Amino acid sequence: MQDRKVTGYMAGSAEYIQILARRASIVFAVFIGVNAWVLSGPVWKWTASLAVAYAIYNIALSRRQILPGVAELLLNIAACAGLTCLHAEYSSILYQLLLLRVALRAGRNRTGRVAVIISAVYLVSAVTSANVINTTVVMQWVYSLLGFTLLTYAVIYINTLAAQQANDSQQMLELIKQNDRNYRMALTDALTGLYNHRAYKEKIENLSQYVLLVIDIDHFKKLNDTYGHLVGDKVLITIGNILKISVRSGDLAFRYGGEEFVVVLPGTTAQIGLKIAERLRQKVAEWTFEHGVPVTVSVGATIRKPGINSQTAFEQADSALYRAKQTGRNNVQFYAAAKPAADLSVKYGM
Ligand code: GH3
Ligand code: MG
Ligand code: MG
Repeated sequence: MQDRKVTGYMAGSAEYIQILARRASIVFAVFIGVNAWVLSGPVWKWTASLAVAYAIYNIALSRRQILPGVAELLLNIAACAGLTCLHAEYSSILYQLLLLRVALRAGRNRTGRVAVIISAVYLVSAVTSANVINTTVVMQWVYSLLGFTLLTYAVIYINTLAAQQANDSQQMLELIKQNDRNYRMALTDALTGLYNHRAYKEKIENLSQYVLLVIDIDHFKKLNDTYGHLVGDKVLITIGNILKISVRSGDLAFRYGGEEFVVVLPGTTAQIGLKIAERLRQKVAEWTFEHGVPVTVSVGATIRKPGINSQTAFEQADSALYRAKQTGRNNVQFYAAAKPAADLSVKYGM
């Protein structure tokens, strides 16, 4: 299974402990095999072979970086039971390490079941293969079972901590996402989806040079009075969309307030800014609005250069807008003092 295969473990994580426990059990299996050989009991060859098989199987799992699972539990527990039946010394440590890695993988709810299975297999194989049953032997079983119990609690504790940690991280992630959503909402105009006035104030802080266009719908009050406020809202939405599709990435479009929009064109010359303003004006004038409502806009433009503060730049564009309104509306005016040398004698609008 794909999700059981991992390529890197975070030190201190449950996965890392599982891998360490597997490596430790390989070492102990080898130790049990060597011990059987040194003691040379009647079945030492069987014991050593089984211990080596145990080690090889687990080395193979380690090399393929597979996380502990059911197959590992069943095969290893069978080997453990075999070692117990062969009276291998210290075989209970292999049960402990198996319990640790499999139960950590099984999660909090299944830890108890894994512990019961491992304890039961240990007890049954120990009792059925015991030559004599005396106090020492029974105490050894009790001692091992106590070890299993303590280990089970430790695993449950570790798993609880891990679950808590995962939950905390999830909540943290949710909070960050929510925060991000709130932030975006606070900067977005609900009607048009453009940036709002607050966003304008914020974005402008990081810019020192740009062309500023202030766009105002002509006779919008009359439009509202004639067609109704809802139609007026639709016109605002459509103009918002026109601005969105017309500006390049890197340019910024805002609904500054009411029926007034602002476009910020960073890294743009006055001439190009004027062309863009004219294109926008024309697009609105030629757009077919719902109910055939005739809509035009007037545009005031200026260029903000380093040394000019944003408030002054806005006032310049606003005064150019005022001039556009004075000169018949549906036209673009550039702020006079910032008028570029060439090209501005062009008449805009009607
Ligand atoms: P001018 O050509 O000089 O700009 O005239 P105008 O009528 O567009 O300007 P004025 O400032 O007199 O009126 C602006 C109108 O915009 C008044 C207000 O009711 C309307 N308005 C502001 N916000 C909204 C809105 O969100 N929805 C609608 N439908 N109308 C709005
Ligand atoms: Mg207006
Ligand atoms: Mg206005």
